[in-house]
Amino acid sequence: MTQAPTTLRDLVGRLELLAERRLETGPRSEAAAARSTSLRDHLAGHLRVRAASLDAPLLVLLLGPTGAGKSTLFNTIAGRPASPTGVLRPTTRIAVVLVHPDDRAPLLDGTLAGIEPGRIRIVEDAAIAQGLALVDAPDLDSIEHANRELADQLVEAADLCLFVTTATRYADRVPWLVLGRVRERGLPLVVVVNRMPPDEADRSELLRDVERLFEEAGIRDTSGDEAAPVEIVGVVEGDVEPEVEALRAGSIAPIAARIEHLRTDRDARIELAARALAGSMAGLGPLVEQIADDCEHEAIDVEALRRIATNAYERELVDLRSTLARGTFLREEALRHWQAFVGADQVTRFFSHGIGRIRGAIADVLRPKRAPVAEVREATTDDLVALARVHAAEAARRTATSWADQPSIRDALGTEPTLWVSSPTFDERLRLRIEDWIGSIVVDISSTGGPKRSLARGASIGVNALGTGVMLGTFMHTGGLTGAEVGVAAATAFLNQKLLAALFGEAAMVELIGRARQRLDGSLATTFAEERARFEALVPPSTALTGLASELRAAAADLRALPPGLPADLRAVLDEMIAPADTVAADSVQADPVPADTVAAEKPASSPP
Ligand SMILES: Nc1nc2c(ncn2[C@@H]2O[C@H](COP(=O)(O)OP(=O)(O)OP(=O)(O)O)[C@@H](O)[C@H]2O)c(=O)[nH]1
Ligand SMILES: [Mg+2]
Repeated sequence: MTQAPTTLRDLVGRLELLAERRLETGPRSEAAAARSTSLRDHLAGHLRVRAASLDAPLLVLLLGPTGAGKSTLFNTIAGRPASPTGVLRPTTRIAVVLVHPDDRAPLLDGTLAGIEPGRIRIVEDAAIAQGLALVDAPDLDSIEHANRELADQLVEAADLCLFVTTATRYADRVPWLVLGRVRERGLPLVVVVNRMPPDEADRSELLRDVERLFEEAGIRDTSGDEAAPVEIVGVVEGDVEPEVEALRAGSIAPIAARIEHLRTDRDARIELAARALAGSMAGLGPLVEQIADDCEHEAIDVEALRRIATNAYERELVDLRSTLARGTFLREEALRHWQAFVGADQVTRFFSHGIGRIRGAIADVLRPKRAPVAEVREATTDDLVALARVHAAEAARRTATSWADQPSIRDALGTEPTLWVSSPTFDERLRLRIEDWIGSIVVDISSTGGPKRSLARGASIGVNALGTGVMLGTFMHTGGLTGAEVGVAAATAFLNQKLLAALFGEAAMVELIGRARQRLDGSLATTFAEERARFEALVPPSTALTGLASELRAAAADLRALPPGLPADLRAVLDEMIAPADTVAADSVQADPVPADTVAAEKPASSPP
């Protein structure tokens, strides 16, 4: 192998960037968004910290439904009213963190770095041992959405979850979803059933039922294979001591003892941190794969959405072109002007006497000042823009109607009402393009030699008048008119075509008109593509999603390729921490016993070797 093996820290850095990119694509379902957020929070709150050091302060989390008694238990462990309790639901709205003062900085820079500072309250206690932070979390199930978000974020960061429920609430539905994530995440879990009945027989029956539920939900494994099975602890309903908003210390003895053990025994803390990390790594691959699946599904959805928009705009463009080709969209008034010009007595007389007789006189007829160039161009531009706008609006309406079925797009369509019609700049953009187009016809006439010399005698023919004739020729040709549409349009088309044929010759006229039509088609297509792009901007390109999916899968494969159990770099950390007699400062969590280049948390993504 020439390649240096991937270390966990490299991988965490890579995955953090991928999680960010995934969130930027705007996951299109709540579940997909939750998975990406979990990954980001988990990497930042847990893996980044643990991949650097197993000795960073442990995070022990009190989690559960509102009113279960989390804050009461927190105060009981703290021995003081550190987190207000209450009869109103929900009470706790921020994370209350009980720590030794020396743990404050490493926690705020590490595990808790991703949490909004306004949503944490640190309660320092110099009397407790260093190395363990106890967190009272907001509830999981009240109507306060922000509470749930914060609790979810804490779940991603924790090393041990004390899930607090009550004898009457343990079968509630909502917390089970969170417990599912606790399980997936491999977070060590202790279930605390609070407010248990005093009768012992009732209590054992109740605990058996709780066990059954956890087993059925797949959260507690009874096979005995599990390294650390989920423990279930009951707390008998006690009297709350109002001055501390807590129970008597003795009533939660098993929980208090566990915390005390972790506080006083560094090896036990490292063992728990290692267990949390191993669980976390086992759960990471499946989560990353799931997010890759999400991206691939969304790539397919995005393609379907884009096809809807493409089809809607294409169909309207086709309809627009066919209406344009019939010339019926032009208002009569402008046509009459032109008819009066091309149909002027002399012209018709020349036609009836044959082309040969026009020679010498045509230049006179087409003196620039006689042609109603400006009126016809203006009217044509207005009519063309108005017609195109109707079709663009219809394409927008059809696209928006179909896209509105997608939950993630509905909001954008609701806040941007112009997406349901043509865009506000549509007229202006198209008008400029039509002006350019008319200019291009004049250039084409000049550069291809203009009218037959013998007929036109060069420059004395108004090239603008000729351009206007060709412009109208792109909309009106006698073949395109049906019986119902005769009248001024048919008559004008006939005369216009006769005149152009006389001036340019039949073949050159057809080519001129063909080229003009092609350029107009191009301008309309560009304008419609810009209209469609407003929709396409609402979804990421499908290639971005498929690209992201393959990078996620590659990262998941590298994760699987890491050595089984603890990754080598962490085993080294562990060995150095635990094995060689405590020459390293065991009393300082900040003292890093491993060479700085392998544990520097500040530069997790750089790979030194
Ligand atoms: N009598 C008695 N009351 C309790 C016990 N545990 C909790 N309570 C009361 O139940 C209510 C809710 O307790 P909290 O500790 O605030 O509950 P919580 O889980 O923190 O609730 P949120 O902060 O809303 O998530 C308070 O009035 C507590 O005094 C207990 O064992 N016995
Ligand atoms: Mg509370």
